[in-house]
Amino acid sequence: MAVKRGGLIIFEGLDRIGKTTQSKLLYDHLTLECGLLCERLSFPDRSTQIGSLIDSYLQRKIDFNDHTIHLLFSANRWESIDLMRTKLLQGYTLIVDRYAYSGVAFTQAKGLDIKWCQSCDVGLLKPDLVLYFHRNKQSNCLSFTGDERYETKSFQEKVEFYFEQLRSSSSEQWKDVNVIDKHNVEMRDKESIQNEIRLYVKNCLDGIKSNHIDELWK
Ligand code: NYM
Repeated sequence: MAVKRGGLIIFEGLDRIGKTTQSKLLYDHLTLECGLLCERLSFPDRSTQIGSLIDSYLQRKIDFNDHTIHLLFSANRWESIDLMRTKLLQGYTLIVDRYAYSGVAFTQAKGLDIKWCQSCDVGLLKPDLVLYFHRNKQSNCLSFTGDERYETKSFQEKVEFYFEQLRSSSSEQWKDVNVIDKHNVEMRDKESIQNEIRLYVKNCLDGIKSNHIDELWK
């Protein structure tokens, strides 16, 4: 019997909002409890030569202008595309921390044009599901600060604005994951977020009926 392809599931959102924790929990659930073939990836993939340039940039060891670093982030996705397609067709579900949406939102926050930002990623594999981690803006219980570039409150707020724009104009299947509790006071507990995600993922995987993979933004 032909293998059914796996799903391409993207975790998106601001820095330090809980994507990595949740993607690991999902990976454990899909592999250990559901017995599915599954792999986790993240962008930037700092293990490649391009990824190592990006890593040095993020750690402020080297500089690039805004267009150049955007192209490097995009190239870092393109260098994975063949492996990702092969894995999906072998039946692996790919759980991916960040994708082209981060590319666009972070670079737009520096003032570059959306059309140019998107153009570099046109034709990448189109996700089956984008889990968009967000918070209610009134909530104050998230800290975005860290040592890498971009990890300041003011910059993250700009990025958030552009993420919201992308979210409202995208044709891909996006699901909002609000990480703040309904009283707007504290983070929701990990289990309740994970349970919500599992439902979205189950529906997504059940809905994949053909092995065809669309192209992003085409
Ligand atoms: N980032 C990530 C971009 O600016 N453009 C991109 O295309 C991608 C994939 O890199 N602050 C930014 C977002 C993060 C930083 O990501 C490092 P992470 O997930 O912390 O390794």
